[in-house]
Amino acid sequence: MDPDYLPFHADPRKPAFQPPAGAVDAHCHVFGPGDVFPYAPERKYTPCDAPKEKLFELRDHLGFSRNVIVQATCHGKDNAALVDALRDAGEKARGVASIALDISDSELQEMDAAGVRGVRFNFVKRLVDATPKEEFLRAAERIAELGWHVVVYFEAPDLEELIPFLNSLPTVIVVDHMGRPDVSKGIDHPDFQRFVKLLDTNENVWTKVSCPERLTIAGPPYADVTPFSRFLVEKFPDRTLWGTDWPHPNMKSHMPDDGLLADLIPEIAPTAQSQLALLVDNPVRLYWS
Ligand code: 0GY
Repeated sequence: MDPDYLPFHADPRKPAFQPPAGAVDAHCHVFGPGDVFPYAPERKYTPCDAPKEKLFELRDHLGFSRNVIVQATCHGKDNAALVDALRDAGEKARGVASIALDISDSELQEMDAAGVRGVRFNFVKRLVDATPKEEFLRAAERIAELGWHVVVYFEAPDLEELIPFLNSLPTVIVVDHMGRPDVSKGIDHPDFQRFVKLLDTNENVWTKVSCPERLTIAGPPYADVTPFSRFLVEKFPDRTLWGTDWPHPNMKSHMPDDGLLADLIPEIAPTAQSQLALLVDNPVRLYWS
């Protein structure tokens, strides 16, 4: 692993919050192990191994039932570790892959059978070299035929330029980590309101109220991020998802305690009904139906 890479929390606390039956951690990753599933040559970071067994252990420890495992850039477009984890988990996991345009129909079918239900388009410059939007659009058209959707990862300053592209996609679009707002600017700032307007005007757009540990300036327990997550859950109760982002790649300031992250859910979704939508009904609609 990179010399400055922080490994995941070794001993997360047992959360006081008890998720509803069937709850889904809708954003997490598996990394390696590197000697079985080598990291991609084009990767921008080398993580600490975070194998499927550790992820499944965390799922059970947090009281969750299922995972949506998202292909991370350190594995490039080689989805082998993801597919292996999905096959092992069976109905307890679904996946989001990264694909190259020359992927065959049979490879897509194989991934579908393993539980892949989406592809991820990454626009974060520190993580990937740019892919032309036309390529992403063609990929989206292919996966739309399978009933899959698109997950996008970008940072707030890039949203304005991306809006026409996002509006041209033929599938559901799930935006990672609330579009990565600058929380110091507050919810009313035009940058965050641009993101809210995108959800308001395009019913295909969903978002994950995840990663307070990445967005915070104040640090744990991330009180400066909670208003953003709560606002989105309240305004878009049918189009929000929650995830740990375990094993939290590229965290520099600190490593979050996943138990604390789970304990923040009642602040984001204060009622049993909103928790059920966020943790069960919404992810099930997108990944299990
Ligand atoms: C995340 C966030 C990050 C990394 C990746 O694919 C990735 O490598 O998504 C990040 O560094 O912000 O969602 O895990």
